[in-house]
This record gives sequence, structure tokens and C-alpha cells, in this order.
Amino acid sequence: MITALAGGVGAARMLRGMIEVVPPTDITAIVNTGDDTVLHGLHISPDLDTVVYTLADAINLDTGWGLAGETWRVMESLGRLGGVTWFNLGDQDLATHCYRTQRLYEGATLGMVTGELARAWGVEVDVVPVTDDPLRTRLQLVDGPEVGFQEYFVKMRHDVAVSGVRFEGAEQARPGPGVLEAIVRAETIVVCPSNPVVSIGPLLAVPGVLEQLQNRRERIIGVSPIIAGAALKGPADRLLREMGFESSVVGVARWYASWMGTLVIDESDAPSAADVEAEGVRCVVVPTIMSSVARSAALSRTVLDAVG
Ligand code: FO1
Repeated sequence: MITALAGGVGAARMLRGMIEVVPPTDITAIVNTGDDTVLHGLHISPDLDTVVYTLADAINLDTGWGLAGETWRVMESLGRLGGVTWFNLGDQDLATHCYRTQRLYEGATLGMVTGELARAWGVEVDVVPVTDDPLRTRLQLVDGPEVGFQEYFVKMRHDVAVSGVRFEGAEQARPGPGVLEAIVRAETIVVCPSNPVVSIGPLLAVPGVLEQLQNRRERIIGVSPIIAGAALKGPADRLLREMGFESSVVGVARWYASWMGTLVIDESDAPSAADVEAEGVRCVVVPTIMSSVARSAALSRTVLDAVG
């Protein structure tokens, strides 16, 4: 059994490749919910949806989020009404948020609803929210107030300086059913190439998760989301610097060193392999850019072989 720690787009691409090399029913993906938000009264779980849509081959490949072939009639109408339109919800995608919100209102947990949505899309990977309890990533701006994750990421296009990150609700949050078991039982734990600060950070903030990961250090292998000093997508490079870490594979190794045994870095970072190992993290150098399902499958194969 393989357990993956997952955020959004990078994780979804990695998992899509992984199901080419491992039976999907052998994989549990523990997914970030710190990006969740409520808009138009609807509960939106972007990372859960990105993982499910990608595994179902329904994702919009251009953006990495939302559904392929989407239409935007509801957003156009909302715009005419003067409603909130900075967060783009496609007409088909809205059905997911309506369904989730209704089921939560009826008393289902986020984990139950995620299972129902995954089954509806024919996804056989066990996609599990890290917690069923409220968990919200919030960022303190240098020149402004504290804002919610989507306000920072989408409305402000993550083009603002941040002095701190916190995970609201984390202290009271309980790991979702099966989360700790998936960490304890996994042969291999793969940390997907997700943002270490705001995608993997919320998972570690849920009490019990980090402690269990520390017990499994030798079976944990991560893929660096930083390549040649920069994130392929999103603000991982900038946030690492703002949290006082180098924006490099060495910075990623240092961020994860207390609980990650092995880090996979891109071939373009090969000269830094010795510096990664100096952080006490074994280093594997391979091509990591997932420009196709085949490349993502090859990366998964390497990652799984690297820890035996
Ligand atoms: N990202 C954007 O950059 N702009 C959007 O308008 C946007 C809408 C959106 C709607 C549903 C969804 O599941 C994801 C969406 N995303 C959008 C992506 C989302 O903000 C990010 O993928 C994550 O939260 C970061 O992992």
C-alpha cells in the first residue's frame, strides 16, 4: 500500500502517473483542506476536487484546476448581479460544490462526501481529506491584514509579501478516519511535489500526523516542487524565502529533514545533490517535470523503486 501526501495540481499530476504503475486501489491520497473556502454559500474544496478530476481524466489540462470543456454561464450571471466573480466556478464544477454543500448540511462528513464524489467519477484511489474538521490556511500580509488562502492565491495572484502563515482550526482538528492508519501501514509514503508551506504544511499541523510521519522517516520519499530555484507553478519559491528558507532543493530538504528520509530532485539540480545529503536527507536525481502522463508515471516508478 502506498500513501501520498497531496496538495493541488502537482500532487494530482503525480497521482495520475502513479495509477499507471500501481493499482489505484493500493493508493491512499491524504489531501490538504486548508485551501477550502465558502463562496455563494457553497463549500469548495479545491485540492480534493483537483485530485479527483485529474484522476478521472476530467481536469482542465490548461489550468490544472476545474473541468475540461467548462462553460461559465453562472459566473456571467453573477457578474451582472454584482456578485463575487474573482474565484471562477464553472457551470459543471458548481454541481460538485452544490452536492458537497447539501451532503454536509445533511450531516455527512467531508470524507464521506469526498468518497461519494470520487466513486461518481470512477476514481479508485482512496482520496481522503486530512481532516473532516474545519482547517483554514491564513496568510499575514506584510502591508495589509491577514487573508484567507484563496484571497491570497487567486484574488491577489499571490503577488503580495507574506510575513506569516497559520492554519486556523488545526489545534482542534482530528485526523480524518483512516489518515493515521494510512501513514502507519504504508510500505512507502510519497510526499507529492506540492507547496511545502501551504499545501503540505496544513497536513502536518493536524495533531498526530507529524508524529506518525516521524516514525516512518526511512519509508518517506518526497519530490521537490522547486526546480532550479523556482516553483513551476504557484508561490512555493516565494513562500519558502518568506519563511526564512532558501528557495532551492536544499531549502526543501531542510524544511522536510526531520521526517523525510529521501528527496527526489530534478536533473537540473544535480549539482546540489551533495548539499541535500548534507541536510541528512538521501538524494535521488531524475527528470521530475511531469509534462505528460507517461513522464509522471516514469517519475512515480523511480520514486517507488528508490525506497524499495
Ligand atoms: N485558481 C485560480 O488561479 N483562479 C481561479 O479562479 C480558480 C478557481 C477554482 C475553482 C475551483 C477549484 O477547485 C480550483 C480553483 N482554482 C483557481 C485553483 C485553486 O485556487 C488552487 O488550485 C489551489 O487552491 C492551490 O492548490
